[in-house]
Amino acid sequence: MAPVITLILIGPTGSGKSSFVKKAAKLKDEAIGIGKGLQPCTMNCEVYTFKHKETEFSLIDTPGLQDDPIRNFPVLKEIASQLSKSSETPWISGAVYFHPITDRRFGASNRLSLDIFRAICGESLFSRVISVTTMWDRLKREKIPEFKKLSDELRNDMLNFTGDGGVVYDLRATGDPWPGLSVLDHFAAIGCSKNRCLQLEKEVRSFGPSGFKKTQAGKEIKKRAKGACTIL
Ligand SMILES: Nc1nc2c(ncn2[C@@H]2O[C@H](COP(=O)(O)OP(=O)(O)OP(=O)(O)O)[C@@H](O)[C@H]2O)c(=O)[nH]1
Ligand SMILES: [Mg+2]
Repeated sequence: MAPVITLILIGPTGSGKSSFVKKAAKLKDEAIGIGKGLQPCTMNCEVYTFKHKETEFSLIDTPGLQDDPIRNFPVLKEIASQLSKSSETPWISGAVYFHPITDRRFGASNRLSLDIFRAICGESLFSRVISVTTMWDRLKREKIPEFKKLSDELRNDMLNFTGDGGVVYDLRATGDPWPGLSVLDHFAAIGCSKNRCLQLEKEVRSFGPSGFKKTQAGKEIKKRAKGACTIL
């Protein structure tokens, strides 16, 4: 049996991670929590396994990253704990970063989220990292070209750290076929070879899940939390 492609989905709270999983895995409403208000919705990591064409996927839905640096520690702790549960090593085949295109500017909190994501992935996984922009249907049609520039900005930011491997998918249409399927096709095409390990997965193996603050992502959060205190 072909190995499962395991993807970890990461991004700011409300960016559409769980909605993506719901559509990709064709889940019923009651099978997954989708945010209704401004409050974070997903509190615990959850793994959803399904088949797309001939390939089996596991998507790991994670709690959303927060604007306040220090509030990202519990998120990181939860992700570290989930990574420690797999008997398969390495477990993660790729990572997907979510960005809502309706966030007009790529501001400080977006930058923080992307930096945490980068630290979680680590250089070795960069060729297996992609980004997805959501919420395109919330834009007025005439505004779309303007927002396309924003997704190009994100693309440039991604390429800055991923090199040629970085890809950004704009989920611009809501119709049939749903454009999110191209994300699954992308990973099916590059295969699930697990010869590259997610940085956080590697670190969890050496420090244990309780050592999450010692990881690169933990250090990134600590640095930003300190910076925020200095400004205050
Ligand atoms: N219009 C529109 N709404 C979307 C889209 N994606 C998600 N949403 C809505 O945005 C809200 C948040 O979506 P979620 O999928 O719960 O976001 P999340 O990233 O899982 O959020 P957390 O669990 O808090 O991290 C929900 O009301 C969704 O219905 C999209 O592409 N377009
Ligand atoms: Mg969610």
